[in-house]
Amino acid sequence: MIHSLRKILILGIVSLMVFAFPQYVSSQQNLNDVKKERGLNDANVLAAVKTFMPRGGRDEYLSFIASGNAGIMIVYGIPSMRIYKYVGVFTPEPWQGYGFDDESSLLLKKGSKDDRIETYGDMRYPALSETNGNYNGKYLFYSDGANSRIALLGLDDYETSQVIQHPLFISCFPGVAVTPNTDYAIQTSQFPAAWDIKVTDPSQFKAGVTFWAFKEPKSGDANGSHYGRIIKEKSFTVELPPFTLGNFDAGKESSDGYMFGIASKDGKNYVYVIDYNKAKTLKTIDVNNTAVVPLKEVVDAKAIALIALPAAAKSVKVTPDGKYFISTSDESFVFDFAKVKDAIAKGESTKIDDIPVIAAKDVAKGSIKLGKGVMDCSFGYRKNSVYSSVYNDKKVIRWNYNTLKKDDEITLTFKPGNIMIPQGETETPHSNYLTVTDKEGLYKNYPSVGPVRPSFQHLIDISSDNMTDLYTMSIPQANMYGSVGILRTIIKPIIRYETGTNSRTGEISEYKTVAGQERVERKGNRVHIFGTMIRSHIVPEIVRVNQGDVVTFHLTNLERAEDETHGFTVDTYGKHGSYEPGKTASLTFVADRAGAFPYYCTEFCSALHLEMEGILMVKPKGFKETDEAKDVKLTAEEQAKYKKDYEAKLKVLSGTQDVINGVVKYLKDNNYQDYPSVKALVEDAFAQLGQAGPVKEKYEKYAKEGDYYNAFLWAEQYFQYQVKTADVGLRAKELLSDEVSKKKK
Ligand SMILES: [Cu+2]
Repeated sequence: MIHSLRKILILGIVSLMVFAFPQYVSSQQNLNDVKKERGLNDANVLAAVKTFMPRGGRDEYLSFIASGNAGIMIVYGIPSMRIYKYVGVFTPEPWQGYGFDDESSLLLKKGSKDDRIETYGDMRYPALSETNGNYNGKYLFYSDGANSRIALLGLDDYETSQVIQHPLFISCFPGVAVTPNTDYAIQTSQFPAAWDIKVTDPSQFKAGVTFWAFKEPKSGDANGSHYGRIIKEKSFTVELPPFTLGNFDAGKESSDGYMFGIASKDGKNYVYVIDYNKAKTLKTIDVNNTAVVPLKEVVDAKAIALIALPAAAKSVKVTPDGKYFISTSDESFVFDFAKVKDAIAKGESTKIDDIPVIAAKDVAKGSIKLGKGVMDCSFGYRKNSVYSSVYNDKKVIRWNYNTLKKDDEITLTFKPGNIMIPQGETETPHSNYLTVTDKEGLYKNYPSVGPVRPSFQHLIDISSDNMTDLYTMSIPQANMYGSVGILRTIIKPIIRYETGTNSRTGEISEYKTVAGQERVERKGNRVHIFGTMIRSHIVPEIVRVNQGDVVTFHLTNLERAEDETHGFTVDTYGKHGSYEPGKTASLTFVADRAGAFPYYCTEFCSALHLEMEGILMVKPKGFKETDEAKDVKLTAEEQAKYKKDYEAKLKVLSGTQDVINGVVKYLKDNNYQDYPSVKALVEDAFAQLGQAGPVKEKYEKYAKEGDYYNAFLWAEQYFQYQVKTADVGLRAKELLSDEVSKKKK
């Protein structure tokens, strides 16, 4: 009986294993097995191979997504479609401390109305900085449609470095266009509103286009940084009648100096054209400390015109050669810029709000009927080729804007939204890929994750004459609209900041602290802690403050090693900083709760990561320390124990020094200074040990005095410096031996 029961039990377990873990049963050892098992055909496998990225491989392009109402930027690679980073732009982002540390909080605060920190943003169409009409890989611009702000990101460190509140617009179109040499980042209003926040009379409503002047620092500038800036004082806004404005683009080559956008009013639709080179020379008036070119001035100067469209259009895009601009609508018009220019010069008798209106047929090269629900377009590497997404027809169509003929089309399993071709908005499109959004990720295609669905981004192969849908990636935490893509190699990211850098300004922080200078400064109830972080220590390790003190931790990451980022938080105080190598950032809070609050490194930075900790002691109000607590007397037995510990530690110190000496010999013998990446690591390693001299003096002094308790503590501290040096030194050695063997090959 017992025997057969056991048999049933064993059989039961075996059958459970079979059904619960089928993947362990059939081994998929070769391609044919896998194909059979998963029901894949050759086309599926080919598509998978096209997006597969072997370890160590690099994506050809990087794409930057505007996450819509998530207010953050998402970076992913093409063709692997791997997401690499989320970066806070208009919305705080905790991992990098954006909106949690003082520097980024100040940036957000300065960029918000009435000094409030807007913690939310809606961004849809980003723009990359350009040189001669091609991406230069340095900056990205985003417009916040919800809180009328513009943001600048540096692509050397992928951080937001400027946020500006629009001084006039209450509602901004959530997109930016950049002029061919990034002289201006263009931002427009979206819904008409009064420029004076106190005015509610609709007859006073306006629209406008702002040309934000952008300047790159000259090398050798006082700020000494690579940080370009939007210069508010040199920017100007062109006043428009109360139109609702849509997407827009800047001219290039022959149309350089002009911009084109979608406008509508009273049920009528237009493309508006502004000659901004002329507009910037016109008389301005001051509105809310902003230079405004009044509508009358631009009209009188013939620097503006409208082109009447027969139906609503989503956007307008300038062709790579700059000769045409295309309205994206079911019937897409290709407008000939030369004809538009002539018509503006000639002047039109028809006017809307004093602005001359040109008939579409008078300035169009022609038009093409593409289908129902044309959403967007982008340009390909084939001569005069443009790709349009057609939402209701579930199609992407390739057509020729010169012959106005369709070339190829692909029918999709979803309704396509915004289209992006990497490098497709430049003067020289050359990508083999196209991405298109799918904002209605129907559950018949994807697993359900609740009522709110992620956006999806599809990768379409456009390298051959027939487009193929290769891959679908989900984009969580985003409501996807537009994106921009750039050849990865154009971007030159930094590995580390100069020690003490405030990453939001590019300047050296006044709170920069180097090893040996750690300290606590107090003035009344204002306490500044100047600390450092380096594997595997936060210095200082104990901070004592009084309840109610206003406390700021100013921390500097002293590391120079690649990706040796530390994070910092004080338990229960809700602040977080991210400290990339070299960065200085500050966290301010009121120590309003009494007690002991551990602080620690939040980033997994090495195997000794958990050792990076300390404690904030907040003394309750009215607390008096007793003499007893101050003066701890050790028994003879305890002293003897510490003496033994100290002597043991000395042996460890000498052994570790031998390891370090061995590493040093290897580094010197192999001319480490000839290899910049190795040299940086070596400097990083020994800068710290160089600072440890006073620590050594201390433990020797205490030992001499017979105070083995303190001698041991300081010897332990010295050991921490040694461990760090040995750790980085060994890494440098490994890197050097790689470099040396590479050289031999
Ligand atoms: Cu750490």
